[in-house]
Amino acid sequence: MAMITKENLPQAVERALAAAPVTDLHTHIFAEGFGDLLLWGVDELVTYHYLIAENFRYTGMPYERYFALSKKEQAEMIWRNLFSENSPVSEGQRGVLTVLAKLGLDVGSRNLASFREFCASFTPGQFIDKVFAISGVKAVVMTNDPFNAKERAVWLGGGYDDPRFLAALRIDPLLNGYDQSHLLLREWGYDADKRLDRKSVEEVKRFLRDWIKRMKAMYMAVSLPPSFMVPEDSLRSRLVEECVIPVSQELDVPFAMMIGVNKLVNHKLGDAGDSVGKSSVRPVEYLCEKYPDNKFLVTMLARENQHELAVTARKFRNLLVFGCWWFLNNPSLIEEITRMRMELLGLSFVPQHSDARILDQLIYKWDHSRKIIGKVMVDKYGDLLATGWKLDEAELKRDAEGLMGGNFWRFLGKTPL
Ligand code: RAT
Ligand code: ZN
Repeated sequence: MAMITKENLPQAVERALAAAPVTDLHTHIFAEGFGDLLLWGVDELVTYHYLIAENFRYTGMPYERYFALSKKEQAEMIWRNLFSENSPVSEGQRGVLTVLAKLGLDVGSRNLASFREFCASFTPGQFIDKVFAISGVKAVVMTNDPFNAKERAVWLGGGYDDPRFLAALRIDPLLNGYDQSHLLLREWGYDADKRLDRKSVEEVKRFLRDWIKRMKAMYMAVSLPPSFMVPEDSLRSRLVEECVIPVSQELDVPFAMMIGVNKLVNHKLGDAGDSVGKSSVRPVEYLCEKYPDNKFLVTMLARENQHELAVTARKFRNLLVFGCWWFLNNPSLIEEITRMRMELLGLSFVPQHSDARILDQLIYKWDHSRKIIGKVMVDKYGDLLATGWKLDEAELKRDAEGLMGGNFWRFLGKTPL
């Protein structure tokens, strides 16, 4: 087995990462069986909500007018504002170019119509195969919301059939809006009342079990505001401790908390109108300590929370820290956070997830992140070699595979696909 030297380290790291199959543990993309919930192609790519927010930095157009345009017109406007009339240097803008280039298109032509034509020559199934092949992604975890009528209908109609797409049961409406969501539970035959009495607790647990089983969910997930606290005197705190935690333990399905979103600070922007706030890491410590037999996946949105979250993972082995989420998915921050996590946690974390909403985005999100993870690895392994430590290619391969997905599977106690 080839030994790694200071000289061959950069290429060896690049090779190991390129060959490591990615399991993307949090996305918003869907398998083909979900019909038009699966978004793909250049018009979707250019109208990604990260770019919608950026578009309004360059136009005084009323928000309502933009949203009243057709998808094609929206894409044309964003292309003009964010690509033709201003150089596309932001991470979201650059992402579009990386995708087009890796699909083999001539980015320099700036010809949106020809990019459209290219995409139109694929069926969704062909495009999925192409994107998975280019991005090196082997499996993605979707975000599956039983409160979404369209999605619910697919599940109740028998689901989908593509082993590359795994499910996660998303329960934001249940935890963040029980006032309303308990009414839906009632409609669906779960006898839940608005005070969450003992009977309702059992019924919510039954709802969770039913959907975990229906979806074969890898985990349950929720996004939470900076004010998130457990324990506290609130329905959400009770739902977490009395419903989610017991079911999570019973079925050995981790609970993923994505903490730090301030929803709709500009409600006119829709999905693009959410922001970030510093949160307390205390609920994570509390839950990990009180429920040592439960598994928790956690990512936090504020840069300011990253250090304490990594320290918390040193204290609790039932906590897996993952990804550089949303506003952190920028090269400078990914590098800083990955470096810090590696220094505190060794290899026992998941450096990245894509959060892709448009299938095509798997290409840029993984290309960009892989390079940064590689850069950090070259530094860290370089420091090892400088001590006289010997490292061979098989060990590098093992480590790269863990970072790109193996660590997630190990945490779940499952064999990778
Ligand atoms: O990153 C995003 O696309 C956000 O809009 C959210 O979906 C976030 O990632 C989430 O999962 O809530
Ligand atoms: Zn997300």
